[in-house]
Amino acid sequence: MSEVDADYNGVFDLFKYYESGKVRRKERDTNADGKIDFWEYFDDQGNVVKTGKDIDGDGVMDIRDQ
Ligand SMILES: [Ca+2]
Ligand SMILES: [Ca+2]
Repeated sequence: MSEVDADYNGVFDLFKYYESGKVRRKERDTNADGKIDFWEYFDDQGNVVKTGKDIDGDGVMDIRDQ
């Protein structure tokens, strides 16, 4: 797992989860409220296979795309 402060505000807002050296999942806090609101899932080739969004800000995925 690695954490990135993508907008340099001192709070980690991008979390990458690895499996056998490859990024399998990225989680983002796009509105800096400390809760994840955007998820991306990757296959072995690094292609996005699935995304999810939290639209009401409770940190729980509301919309899934695949
Ligand atoms: Ca958020
Ligand atoms: Ca939600």
